[in-house]
Amino acid sequence: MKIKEATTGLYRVPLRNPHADATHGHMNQVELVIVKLFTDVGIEASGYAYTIGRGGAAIKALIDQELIHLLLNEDPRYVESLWEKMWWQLHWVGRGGVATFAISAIDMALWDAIAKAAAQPLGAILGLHRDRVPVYGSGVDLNLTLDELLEEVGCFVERGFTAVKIKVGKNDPEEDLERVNAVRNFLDGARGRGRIVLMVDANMRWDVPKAITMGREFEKLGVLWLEEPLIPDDVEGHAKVANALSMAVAAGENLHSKYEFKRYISAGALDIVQPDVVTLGGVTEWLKVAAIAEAWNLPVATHFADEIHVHLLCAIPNAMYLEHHAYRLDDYLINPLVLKDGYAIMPDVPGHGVYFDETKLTPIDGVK
Ligand code: SMN
Ligand code: MG
Repeated sequence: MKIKEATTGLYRVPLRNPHADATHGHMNQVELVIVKLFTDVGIEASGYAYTIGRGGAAIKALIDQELIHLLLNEDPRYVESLWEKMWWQLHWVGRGGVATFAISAIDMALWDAIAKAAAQPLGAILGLHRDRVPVYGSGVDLNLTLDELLEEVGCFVERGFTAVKIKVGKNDPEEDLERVNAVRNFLDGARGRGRIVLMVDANMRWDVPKAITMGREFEKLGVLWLEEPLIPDDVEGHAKVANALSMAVAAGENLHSKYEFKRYISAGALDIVQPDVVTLGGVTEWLKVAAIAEAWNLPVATHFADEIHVHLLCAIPNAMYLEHHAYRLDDYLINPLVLKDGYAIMPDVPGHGVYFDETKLTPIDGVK
């Protein structure tokens, strides 16, 4: 199998509702960079990168100008070698950021081609441990009033989710505590099949003393994990927070290579590992991070990109949760993710199965 042609498209996807977290302000769209590979055996494969509204044009330009030529006439099954070539092609300007996102989209397409050639779902190619994973309902909801927040959490409960994550990081810490307390009480009132788990996400808003102070309050409320209390550059700070708290510290969406995860994990700075196949460098790099986590006896809970992550979590022993992200792409997907009784089911289709209906996507022309 040889790659004969590769194309890219950049699209803007409006979100159903406006969202906000503690650091990214108000968000109302994602960008998608979709890569397609065409092979000499008739297999067509695709991968994508998303952004939370900015940077998509740079990702597309890197793919078009620096990476596609490395793929032509190459066999997708040599994905490890192609990944290494892409990494070194962009090394000087890369090792993270948009370069990583560009590699991710292509790597995902290479794995799609491999799985399609074997007529198997991606998870099966990697070696299955299970065929479904527990999901948690995840809100990007700092902009919601308390009533709206409880309504959103109520929807998660009605859909059978056994765990829920909400945002924290308001200017007034009392308001954070009030919201977490109200959600905890609401979930306790709603329990059917045992206590519904609650997590919180500070999106890098705090410093070490604030994170420890807030974390101690959340512990009293039985919150399972505190996500991204600090900026991702502060590994030592995360270790201090993790040491000070009995609750788990989670992070990963802003870590862009296995080396960054290694640094965090070996510093004792992470209890729950949250790799994102798009922000990390694709399936190839994601699997390595999951294996590092396994060796340190740590669970993996994925970030966004629910539809492809279901395959990856089904293929590792240390899977914890799939994030059912607030940013729903279902309206644009040919096969939206199937959820049942609080679990996401791995689709039994050849490839990863994450294919966008491009007739519904708005192309972005040029740089904004
Ligand atoms: C998140 C990710 C992407 C956009 C907004 C919020 C968030 C999460 O931190 O954990 O899903
Ligand atoms: Mg997060």
